[in-house]
Amino acid sequence: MSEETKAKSVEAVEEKLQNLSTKETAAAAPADKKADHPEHAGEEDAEGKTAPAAEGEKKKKKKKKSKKKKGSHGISQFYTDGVYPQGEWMDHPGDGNLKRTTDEEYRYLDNKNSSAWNDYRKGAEIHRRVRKMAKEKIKPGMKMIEITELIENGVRAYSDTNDTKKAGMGFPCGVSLNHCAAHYTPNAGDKTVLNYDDVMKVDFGVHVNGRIIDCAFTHTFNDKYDNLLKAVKEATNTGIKAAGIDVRLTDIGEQIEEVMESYEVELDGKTYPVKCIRNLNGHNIKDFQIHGGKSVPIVKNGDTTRMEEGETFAIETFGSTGKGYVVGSGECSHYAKNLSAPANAPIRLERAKKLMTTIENNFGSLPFCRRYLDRIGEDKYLLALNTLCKAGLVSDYPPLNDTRGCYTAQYEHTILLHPTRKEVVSRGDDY
Ligand SMILES: [Co+2]
Repeated sequence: MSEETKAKSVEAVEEKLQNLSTKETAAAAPADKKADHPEHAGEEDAEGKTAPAAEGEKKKKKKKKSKKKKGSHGISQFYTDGVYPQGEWMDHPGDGNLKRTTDEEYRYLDNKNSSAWNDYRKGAEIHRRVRKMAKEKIKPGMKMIEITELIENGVRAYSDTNDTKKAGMGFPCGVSLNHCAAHYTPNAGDKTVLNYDDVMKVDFGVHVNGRIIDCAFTHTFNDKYDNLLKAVKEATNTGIKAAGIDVRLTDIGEQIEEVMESYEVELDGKTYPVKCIRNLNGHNIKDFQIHGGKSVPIVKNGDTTRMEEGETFAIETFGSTGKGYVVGSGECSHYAKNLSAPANAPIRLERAKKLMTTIENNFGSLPFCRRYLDRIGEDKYLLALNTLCKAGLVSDYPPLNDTRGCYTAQYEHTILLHPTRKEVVSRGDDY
């Protein structure tokens, strides 16, 4: 992407933020927040954490906004107390967990982690706002590069910092199309254009102090895919409901599978069963580490590992009209530092050594894509990057494809397993 078009999309985002800011001031933030979370607005009100709401308060806010000229242009300008809205609350399943919701001890334990939870909530609020903006702006005929820049620049503009290791993209914005289920984002020069009949998985991460929100939806224009989308959305919500402290991973997969595979979709006169993509999984999330080592299957797989108190999980499910199995192929865009690489693997190539330092300085262990290297001024890095992959210091994540001609869909949320209850932190009024 040329410097000029990049500047243009940054302008567009800034203009958008400006508009948002005016709209929010006029409508008063508390009312807006309620509209954002119809399912659990009452709860937040009851706890009085995020909904102040009195007339006087509105006026005060209005005044503050009109005076405000310098300072943050990011999300924090809308939350001047630094407290971000909570997600949807649900009880941990099982009778053994009943005491958690009321027991003082669990509440005490939970409070010790409150700053981490707040970071997650901030990332989730950025995610909700950016995806809302994206859904309004994405139209057939747009280049995939424009779509990803729109979303990524949106996240950056809200992030209150230019330091990519403090906050910003948690991983590259995936825009995988049709039979491609995951890990496609355009590289520079990619001329792919979004078509009216495409099924696009928009999967992007937002991190705040390394706390990563991993959340995705499927975007379509043609309503013939509605049943496919509905199957996957319900499957993901089933996984979210089933998840919780002490729950076995295989049991979550089993429930997801049952719901997903109860659907079929008719496309152009032919009926297809909706299949789970059985080799794609949800996962736990650790600080700065998108895949924390546990996988949440979307089929019954016999894994009796249990979810534990305090963990964060991405619950994601994928449905397909194809085989229900993906393989990696095609030009790679996604990479990440390999955390289990041997500590002192020798790098002979000087250029590769330098590139590794650049990666560590800019992304740490967060996944990145080639465009992220471009935007920090790297060029002609492919040989060096491939050298790092071969040496096992960097892992590559090629696009994951089901059979050509089929359609795949995805929905994903991040959930926090508080000692008390679970919080679907990335929940919005959209999904
Ligand atoms: Co994920």
